[in-house]
Amino acid sequence: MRCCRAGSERTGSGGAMGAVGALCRRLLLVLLAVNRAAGARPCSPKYFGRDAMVCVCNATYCDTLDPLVLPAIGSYAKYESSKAGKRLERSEGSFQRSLCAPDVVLTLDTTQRFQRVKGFGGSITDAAAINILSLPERAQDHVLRSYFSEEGLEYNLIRLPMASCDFSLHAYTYDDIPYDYELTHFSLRDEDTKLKIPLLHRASAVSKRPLSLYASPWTSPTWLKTSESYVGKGTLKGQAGDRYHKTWANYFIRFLDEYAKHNLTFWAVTAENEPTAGLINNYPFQCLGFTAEQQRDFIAQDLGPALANSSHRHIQLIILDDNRLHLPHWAKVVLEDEKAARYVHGIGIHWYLDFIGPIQDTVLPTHELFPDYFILATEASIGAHFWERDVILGCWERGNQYSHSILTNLNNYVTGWTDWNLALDMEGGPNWSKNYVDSPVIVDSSKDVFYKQPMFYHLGHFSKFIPEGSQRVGLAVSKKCRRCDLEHSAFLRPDGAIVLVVLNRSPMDVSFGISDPRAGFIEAVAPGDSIQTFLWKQPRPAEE
Ligand SMILES: *[C@@H]1O[C@H](CO)[C@@H](O)[C@H](O)[C@H]1NC(C)=O
Ligand SMILES: *[C@@H]1O[C@H](CO)[C@@H](O)[C@H](O)[C@H]1NC(C)=O
Ligand SMILES: *[C@@H]1O[C@H](CO)[C@@H](O)[C@H](O)[C@H]1NC(C)=O
Ligand SMILES: CC(=O)N[C@H]1CO[C@H](CO)[C@@H](O)[C@@H]1O
Repeated sequence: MRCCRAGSERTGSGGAMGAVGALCRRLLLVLLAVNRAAGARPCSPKYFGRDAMVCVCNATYCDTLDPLVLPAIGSYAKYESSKAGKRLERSEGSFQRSLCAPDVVLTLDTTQRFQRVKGFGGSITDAAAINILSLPERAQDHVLRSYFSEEGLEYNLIRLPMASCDFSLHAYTYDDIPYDYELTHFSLRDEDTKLKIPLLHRASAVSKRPLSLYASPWTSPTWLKTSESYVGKGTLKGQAGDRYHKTWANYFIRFLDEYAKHNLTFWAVTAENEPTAGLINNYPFQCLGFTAEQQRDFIAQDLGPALANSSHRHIQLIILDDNRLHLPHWAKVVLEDEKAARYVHGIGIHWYLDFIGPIQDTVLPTHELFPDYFILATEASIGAHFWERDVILGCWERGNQYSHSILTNLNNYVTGWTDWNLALDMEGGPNWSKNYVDSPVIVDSSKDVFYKQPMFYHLGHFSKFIPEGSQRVGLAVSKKCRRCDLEHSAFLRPDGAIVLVVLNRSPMDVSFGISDPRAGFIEAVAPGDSIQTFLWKQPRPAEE
């Protein structure tokens, strides 16, 4: 054991300090006072079964984090959440000169550079907005601060449905007056002006980071559709370049114009939410079918030119926005067409069929074929499959599922990850088509409280620490450990600091080492069922 104990670890609440002098103790008290003044507040736990813990927030109390402060050179910060009950708990430790036989060693290599990160976030559906606004006003602020402020997860992406989706109280579009090809009756609805827009302004007011909004339509007005219905199998009538397609493209422009009048500008739009849903007989909620060829032609002849010829010409256009299973085929059809490709910037993927579309057969070849187009995870939620329960309060494994997906994506060139509804009710709705799912924030409006689920903290291990513009860097794994399945990814932040996330989905503790040739060694343990984020400044920062 000669080499093992050189580095020490201190917890925020003051761990074992060994023989501390009175001076040290006084210093610690001062530090604790500073900590308290900065306002970090611990989780108020509530159990829904053994290990099934949520953090409860109400109008007067919610757990918070301190704004991120990077530790001094030679030290690292560690944030840890675990099934055992930690929630983004911060501690600090010092780098060591050597490592003592850990199970596995992760070696950083900042000369290896991969994709740049766009960010992390969630979606303001009608249901999310209704749930947040059903709380007392100060509790609403706690939801928004928990997601967007420096005392929370610092989300920078918000996806917004254009008009209704399954997570609405009813089906509607912005122009339900038949055959209004000039869109003279186009108008935003109460769901926009009374619910979503005020929340967007409030989110942006508490956010220090610039928010990137992006919008996705579910269905067009029924009078543009072959089905004449919001639901079920149906595409736009006619073909690309005709009146139906031009009207639908102009509808995007009108949407962006109307939001701009409310001072809300969008970073991106997706061409259609789950375009393949509308190709399925009896599809149960709002949809609009496109094959890859139909999406290509609509973009080349209608949507692309309409955006380019509008004041929104700098908006990013995202194709697919559907399960990754359709890759690389979908990307080949659209992006091998020069006319369509020049209007496109990225590819959106959903996670619902990941188990039959391995990432190395779908996303990876797509990145290799089209490295200039970003790939972004645009929707994920648990509870959508018939074999899954809708809401499970305190379920750690659902947090694991989120982090496993995020790490798998980040390690395969995906630039960010967007959760689905920011908040749902105890049933997993409201939802007019009963397609209930789970959410990182569950609102119990009968008690004026909301519950922050393990999924919330799992997302925070990424969103708070890996800001937009960070770049994934090399991380080599020693082959020493056969049975410890740690998952991990490392990033160089724009400020030069290193972030390393380590997920242990197994029930066993794994001892591991981190080796940074510039900073030294960290000896650590990933407790069973835990996630950790390490942060440190390098003595000689790597060039950006
Ligand atoms: C809010 O939560 C705090 C902390 O759990 C608790 O002390 C307080 O009584 C709660 N307030 C109400 C009105 O329930
Ligand atoms: C938009 O911003 C401008 C300038 O900051 C302000 O004068 C105006 O009131 C805002 N409008 C809305 C609808 O928020
Ligand atoms: C561009 O917009 C102008 C007016 O906004 C319109 O007259 C013109 O036809 C449009 N051009 C194309 C190619 O859509
Ligand atoms: C909670 C909630 O609003 N549930 C709704 C889900 O959809 C059904 C069917 O439309 C409604 O009756 C429920 O009110």
